[in-house]
Amino acid sequence: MFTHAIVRLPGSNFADGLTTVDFGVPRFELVSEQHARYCEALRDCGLAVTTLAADLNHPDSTFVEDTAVLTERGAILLRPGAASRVGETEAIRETIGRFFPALLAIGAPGTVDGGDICEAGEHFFIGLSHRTNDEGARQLVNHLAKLGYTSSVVDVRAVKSILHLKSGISYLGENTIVVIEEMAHWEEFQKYEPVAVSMEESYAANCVRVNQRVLVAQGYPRMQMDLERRGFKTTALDMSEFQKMEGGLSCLSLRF
Ligand code: CIR
Repeated sequence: MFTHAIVRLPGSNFADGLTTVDFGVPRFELVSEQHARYCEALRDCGLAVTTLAADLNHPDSTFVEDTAVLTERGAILLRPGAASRVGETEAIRETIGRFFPALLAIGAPGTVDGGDICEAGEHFFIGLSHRTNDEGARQLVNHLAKLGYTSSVVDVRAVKSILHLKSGISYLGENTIVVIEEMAHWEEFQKYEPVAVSMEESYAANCVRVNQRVLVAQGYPRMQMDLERRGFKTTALDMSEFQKMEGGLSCLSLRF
């Protein structure tokens, strides 16, 4: 059960962030509007939302998920893999420290983006990606073990369509994992009930269970219907402007 979330307002230079996709330039007004709806949805799920001011030094900093992993047993500060994003951790440290007094941290030369960490109950999947390196994953495995969690490393570097592990999978609880077709047959995921996401709807694989609801990206009806049929209550949110910067629903908040 989550009670809190931390979010950061997008800055007016949001469009200067990193992206490798070609879906056009985000419109700031719409970015702000979509972000506000996202925060509203978190509140509707019963969360108290701490909203940080926009950070113009870091255009990608609205994607707060990449700076930390927050668990019921403690928090780990991360070290994002893109040079332009490393400073985001320092900028959020004090806020996280207010809720989690004892912080573990990933140190150089390790890098880990939160988008590569998928919590599945007592187990964590850690994606090795172009952002999360071997050393970062190694440190994270150790930190999670100290907190009493098991973890395993999944190499996603060959999956060209995704930036992070969680661009391709989401764990929803009830032993259910949402997974893109390309990864659905992977050994690691076979013990879960799969919700396979077709190639055309692959962006929808990044969804978030928040208490009784699952937040899903708007415009992916097959996947949304599939979840509803399985008994999940969904809330669809327009993510068009974040998608332009390769961000998804999970990246926009730290939930705990
Ligand atoms: C980046 O490339 O770092 C940002 N434009 C998008 C980060 C998305 N974060 C996430 O999926 N956890």
